Amino acid sequence: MTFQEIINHGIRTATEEEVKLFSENGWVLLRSLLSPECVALLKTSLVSKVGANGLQTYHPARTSMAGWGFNTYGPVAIDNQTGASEEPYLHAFTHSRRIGYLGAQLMGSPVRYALDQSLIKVPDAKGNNDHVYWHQDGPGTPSSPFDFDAQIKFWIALAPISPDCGSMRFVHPSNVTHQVREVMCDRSAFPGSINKLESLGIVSPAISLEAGDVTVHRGSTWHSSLRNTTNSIRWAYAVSVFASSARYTGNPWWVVNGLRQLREGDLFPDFRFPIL
Ligand SMILES: O=C(O)CCC(=O)C(=O)O
Repeated sequence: MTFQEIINHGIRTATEEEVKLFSENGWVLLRSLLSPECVALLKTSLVSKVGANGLQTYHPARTSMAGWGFNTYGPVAIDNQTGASEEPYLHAFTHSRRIGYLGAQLMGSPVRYALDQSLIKVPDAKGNNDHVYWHQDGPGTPSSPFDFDAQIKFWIALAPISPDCGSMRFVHPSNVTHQVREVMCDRSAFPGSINKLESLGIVSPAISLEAGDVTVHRGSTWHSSLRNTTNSIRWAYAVSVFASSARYTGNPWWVVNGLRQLREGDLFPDFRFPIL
């Protein structure tokens, strides 16, 4: 099979039930979304950038995600400013009609590619294996670059990821009352705070993903993950897409740094944010 065939045949669509769950909960688990061949292609491509130990820094100038507390950078597939492909297989995957179709199923309208990211937690690697505390993604907050809750993120397991390895938990924003927010924002109470959210019945279950399983969440959905306490590297890779009708609010967003032609109220330019 050519890589194009692997991608074309290697990404399934979402079922009606999955779309409904996503719309109700702000997140959904898509089991076996990707074929084993597609996962192998993505993993090999990612390893070519970050090394088999997950620690090689492919592009030292990309400090945009420094301080996240684990090993992440992006975009991997393209040059952030020009949109030019920097990795043919990841580019073909992230810009595929299949990803566009899935995004449109979940968002209910056509979507643009925003960003792809390596999200790797390496056991015992200082600064590369921290908890990710409860948060909403920037595009789901009042300081969003989008004029509505337009972004969704596909979070892809390229190898098995158990809760101890750092799979994510989710809370729908409608459940985040003032009191719940205080619990979630108290970093010193993490991860114990998860038990409290469980007792309130508002947090998603702890899930174990197999390679090819994917969680999808909206920008506004609160999420967190634990430090990786297993002996295996957490090989996660994410692709973010957003509704093609979203307009730029003028808020700072590192992804659009350098796009001088982008003005408040504009649609996002096709050369960097193509409609899939
Ligand atoms: O990968 C993780 O553990 C967290 C990632 C995350 O919060 C995100 O990409 O929005």
